[in-house]
Amino acid sequence: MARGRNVVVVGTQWGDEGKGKVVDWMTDHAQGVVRFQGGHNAGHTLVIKGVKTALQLIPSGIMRDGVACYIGNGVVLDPTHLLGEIERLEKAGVEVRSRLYISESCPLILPFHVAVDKAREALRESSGSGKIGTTGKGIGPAYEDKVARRALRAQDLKHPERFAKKLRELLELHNFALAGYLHGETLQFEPIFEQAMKMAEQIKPMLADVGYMIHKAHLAGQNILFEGAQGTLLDIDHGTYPYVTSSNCVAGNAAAGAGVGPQLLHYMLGITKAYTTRVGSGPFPTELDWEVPDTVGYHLSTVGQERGTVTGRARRCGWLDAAALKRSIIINGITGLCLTKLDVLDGLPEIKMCVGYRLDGRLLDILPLDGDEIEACKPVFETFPGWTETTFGITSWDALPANAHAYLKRVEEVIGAPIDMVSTGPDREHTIVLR
Ligand code: 2SA
Ligand code: MG
Repeated sequence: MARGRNVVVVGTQWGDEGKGKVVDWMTDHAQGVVRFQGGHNAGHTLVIKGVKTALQLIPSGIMRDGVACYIGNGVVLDPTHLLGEIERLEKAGVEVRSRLYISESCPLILPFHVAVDKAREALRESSGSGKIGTTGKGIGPAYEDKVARRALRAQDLKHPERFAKKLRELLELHNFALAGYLHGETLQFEPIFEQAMKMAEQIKPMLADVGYMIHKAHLAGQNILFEGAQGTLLDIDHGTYPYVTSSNCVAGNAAAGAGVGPQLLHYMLGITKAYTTRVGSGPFPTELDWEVPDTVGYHLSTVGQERGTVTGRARRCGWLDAAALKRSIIINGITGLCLTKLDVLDGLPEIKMCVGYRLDGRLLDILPLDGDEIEACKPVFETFPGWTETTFGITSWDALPANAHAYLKRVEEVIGAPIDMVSTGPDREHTIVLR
């Protein structure tokens, strides 16, 4: 990364593409790392010198000494979770509080958001409309309050009276729903308020004018990394609605969600797994029978260790969907891709890639926008010979098998973007850099 050049890292599929590793790896060249959307529904597993660390809310840059970490206004912040995550990191010897900056404008996730999230999922299930499969962290309800202009924000923690007034009103509203059509348990004002005020003492020193800080860091020639969470196909506008998360996960939101101008976004790095996974419900055209032993899907699930970092849920697995990827490339304005977990394909006799779909007798070259249409799509596959060699840990392009070269070249062709990096294992060092 040249001086003063900033990178936005986004997931191009349904999350869990391996963004955490790439962001962490890139922090070698960055002085600041920013989260701009989502909350602790994200789960980034980092492996550093063989030791696994899971981060959910705190930017991955925290694992590097001296890197400033910012939580932008686009993030929904659960104060209880935040302090827990900080404590876990501190126990592991990571200094957090002196270099974590939290936007004052972050909407807060409070206990009733979690209650509403869970009650709504239960209702969707019992009424037959089907669960979204949320992480149950209160993400959706917290964003709803933000958009409805009634959210408690991090800055309210500095003003107990204001906090109490807003909390009373908000709690009344959610309790009304919980006691009524949501068939949930209502919550009490006092414990929520007292707990919040206690946590406020710890959080206040970390509150900051994050957008302005990043602006100044940029003027000083620093490199900033914008760390996306979830993935483009989970984006509230562009994903497989309604089976999506409640924020914009696309690169364009890095500016709004961090509080900076779009001219600060220089390079859009898309992270793509060499196959596809998804947790939660919703359409998935290239899904395989991943629960059946001795199948390709089972291979991807087990060799790829496809389980959610946050909830431990098994991820659904399937072939790479290049026609869906193409949509992501366009929306994000992807400059270059990092293809991850290539080594998971090692040993498969043949490899398939979806390059389009058949829908009602038509041939489509890109993922449609309507969820029901996506559900009805029949993928059109191209088939490639696999390779028997291990690619695990390989660090140069030339060392990859010829069949892997052919597969990667075809991915580039179909999606219309270059692969700039290939990740061949979980460790920082297991990376091929092409540009
Ligand atoms: P929510 O909780 O409202 O954001 O859920 C809505 C949908 O968004 C999906 N979602 C995710 N998909 C993949 N990874 C996510 N983070 C964790 C991880 C997930 C985990 O990185 O491993 O541990 O299970 C994530 N967060 C949200 C979710 O599955 C719903 O489909
Ligand atoms: Mg994840």
